[in-house]
Amino acid sequence: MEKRLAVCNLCEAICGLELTIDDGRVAGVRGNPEDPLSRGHICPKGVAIGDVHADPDRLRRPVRRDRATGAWTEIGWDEAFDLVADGFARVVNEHGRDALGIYLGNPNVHSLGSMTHGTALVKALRTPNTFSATSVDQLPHQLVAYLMFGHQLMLPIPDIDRTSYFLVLGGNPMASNGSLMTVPDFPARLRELKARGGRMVVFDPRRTETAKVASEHHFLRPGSDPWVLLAMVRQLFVDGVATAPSYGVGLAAVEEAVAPFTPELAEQHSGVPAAAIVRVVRELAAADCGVAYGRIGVSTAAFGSVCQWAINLLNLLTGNLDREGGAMLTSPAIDVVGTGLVGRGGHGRRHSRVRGLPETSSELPVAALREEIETPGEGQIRALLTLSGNPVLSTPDGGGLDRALEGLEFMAAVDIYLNETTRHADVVLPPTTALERDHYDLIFHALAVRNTARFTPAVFPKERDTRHDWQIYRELALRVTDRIRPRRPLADRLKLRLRMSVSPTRMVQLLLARGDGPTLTQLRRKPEGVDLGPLRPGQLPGRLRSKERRIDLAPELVLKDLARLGDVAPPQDDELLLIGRRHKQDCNSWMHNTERLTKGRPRHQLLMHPDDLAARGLADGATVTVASRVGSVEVDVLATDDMMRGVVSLPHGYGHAKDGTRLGVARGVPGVSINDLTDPERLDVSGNAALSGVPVTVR
Ligand SMILES: Nc1nc2c(c(=O)[nH]1)N[C@H]1C(S)=C(S)[C@@H](COP(=O)(O)OP(=O)(O)OC[C@H]3O[C@@H](n4cnc5c(=O)[nH]c(N)nc54)[C@H](O)[C@@H]3O)O[C@H]1N2
Ligand SMILES: Nc1nc2c(c(=O)[nH]1)N[C@H]1C(S)=C(S)[C@@H](COP(=O)(O)OP(=O)(O)OC[C@H]3O[C@@H](n4cnc5c(=O)[nH]c(N)nc54)[C@H](O)[C@@H]3O)O[C@H]1N2
Ligand code: SF4
Ligand SMILES: [Mo]
Repeated sequence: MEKRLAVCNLCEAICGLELTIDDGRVAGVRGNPEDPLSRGHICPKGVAIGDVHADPDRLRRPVRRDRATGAWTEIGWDEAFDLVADGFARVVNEHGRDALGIYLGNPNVHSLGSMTHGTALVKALRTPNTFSATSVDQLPHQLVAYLMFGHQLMLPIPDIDRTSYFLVLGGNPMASNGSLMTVPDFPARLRELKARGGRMVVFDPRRTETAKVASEHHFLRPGSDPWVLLAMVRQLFVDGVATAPSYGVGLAAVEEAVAPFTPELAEQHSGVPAAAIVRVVRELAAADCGVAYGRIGVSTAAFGSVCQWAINLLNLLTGNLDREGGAMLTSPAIDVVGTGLVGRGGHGRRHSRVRGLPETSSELPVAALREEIETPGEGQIRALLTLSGNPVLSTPDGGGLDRALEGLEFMAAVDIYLNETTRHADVVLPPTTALERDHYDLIFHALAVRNTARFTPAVFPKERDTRHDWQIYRELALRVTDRIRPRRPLADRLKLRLRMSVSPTRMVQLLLARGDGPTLTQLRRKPEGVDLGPLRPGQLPGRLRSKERRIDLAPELVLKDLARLGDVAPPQDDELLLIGRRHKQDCNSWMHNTERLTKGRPRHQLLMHPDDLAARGLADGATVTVASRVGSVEVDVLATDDMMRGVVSLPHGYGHAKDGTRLGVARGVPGVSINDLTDPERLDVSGNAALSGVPVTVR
């Protein structure tokens, strides 16, 4: 038996773990109490992290699919790399660079090697057709940060450890452990907030785990947040308390733009009493310090960017931006913004071929992937590379995408499992897993509620004849660029080889040396992590990346979208709207291979208010058909008054392939995919899919 420190990469909370290792296996997992950020926190998923390493169904060597029989065979690495490089080069040499599409999934951000080498691979493949899970997630945040602060990753983080008023819309940190707010041990931090006399107020169409521990919860109709938020911003002007710092421009334009959005109009749209909306914003403005925060429920909505803009304004105009207990920029040891590791972002510099949708942050909306594959003509996507993603379950009209993938001339995937998406690939290349890799978190330290730094060396040695993700990316980049005609100049190719051969750990060492924080050697001596203190106020305007270091309070793009908002009629009473949900024991569309997480009470059901069931003559537990414009599914229904009337909920990430017979196919659990119902036509201006609030019928 041996103790080893590790880090959990399964969600944004980046908890420090202490593992007990017995005979090369994880025999026990607990949260590391010495970790200055996670302070001993762990959740059920973290406990299961060893199961991924030990899972016999996980892929360890490349597999190839025989298109005629559908049979999978294990092949050698060299052969696999050649097959993939030949497959892509064939399509690109015949049809051009845009014939290759790329999709990057969520675990890319949770792997150091993907962060350091993934972008380089994507750049080397030089296709305009790149997509990612970002456009079913946080693209509105990035667009608004780019427009207001001049950089897509300048995301102000709630100072939850010091705030006295925490306003939450569309987030469920009790289940998700926080997002764009790395906040391990949310339950304890919330208890501390309340013990200080602080309050948490939640707006959510479901009485969630978070709503249940809130000081106050308001049901609101899905998609109606923009009216509520704009009424709140408007109220600050009405009350004469709206103030902007000297480096903010456009305050008068904001006042004029929000004027039509009264609390009464917000009530009509949301169902929240106008008086409650006014009271909450007055409390936020009057609190010693307070912070507004919005997540998936408001990001994945038709007006996600308007919502994120309004949330930034609430913090700004109440004086809570860049102040203790409000929302602040973090000061990470490796500043991905300052070092230029991540670009500034942008919008509308090019457009998708079929629907003419603008890019944001250099990527196209993944909601357009299917049509780009299926619509013939110049620029059609004929080959696809997916990197740790499962868009068949995670993007709108996933069922349609499922069928479209069969029409590709060639597909390759980098993934540790055969799943609903990667089963369409010709070749799957599996990398090593988290416990076999060194880790420094380039992204989530930069989004955390406290400044810390931590380097975690690999717990297990790499198994024989396996590859790290960065090594796979390196080989792909080199072999594909070598085969594409016209060939890039030798000097270019040598530079790429050099760049791709620097290991992720070495890059971290170099990046740390450029900053004024700890060095890699110092971090190696403190594997539990180094505390760099609470978030620091007074970062603005110095760190702004915008023109003349000004904050654009009234970005034109967002103001224009207010006109579209003004055209939306209040909802009809008989309409049912579908929302998603996350559970503590689920991890997006995967991790269902571990029994530790799937056992217990079923949780795949459609949640529905008893009155809505009764109105349709349906009984609790019945199998119902849920239908939207896009598709229909059959699923068990569970009555609960935790749902707002008129709103139903399915979990996201379900609908697994049931035939566990194929090589390495992840085991199925009951349930259907919510994204067989979501609609690729419903988009925010950023191109983010409006997954929440889909009109459905239930019978
Ligand atoms: N309706 C609805 N849809 C949603 C959401 C929602 O709330 N509602 N949420 C959206 C959000 S926020 C997100 S982030 C997306 C997620 O969407 P995706 O990123 O497309 O899907 P994941 O389920 O995260 O799939 C992760 C894949 O990566 C693989 N994987 C895990 N670890 C590794 C690794 O170390 N290396 C490699 N190469 N592969 C690995 C897993 O096997 C799995 O196949 O879904 C989105 N879709
Ligand atoms: N256990 C677990 N943790 C996770 C994940 C997971 O799959 N499982 N996924 C991780 C990922 S990739 C992400 S991005 C984060 C997401 O983190 P969160 O955003 O905290 O996660 P969700 O549980 O999807 O919370 C969205 C909430 O919005 C509500 N909602 C839906 N529609 C609306 C609306 O129109 N308005 C308002 N106000 N609310 C609405 C839903 O009821 C739900 O409570 O979680 C991360 N953590
Ligand atoms: S909250 Fe759970 S899943 Fe997230 S990092 Fe911590 S242990 Fe892992
Ligand atoms: Mo996400």
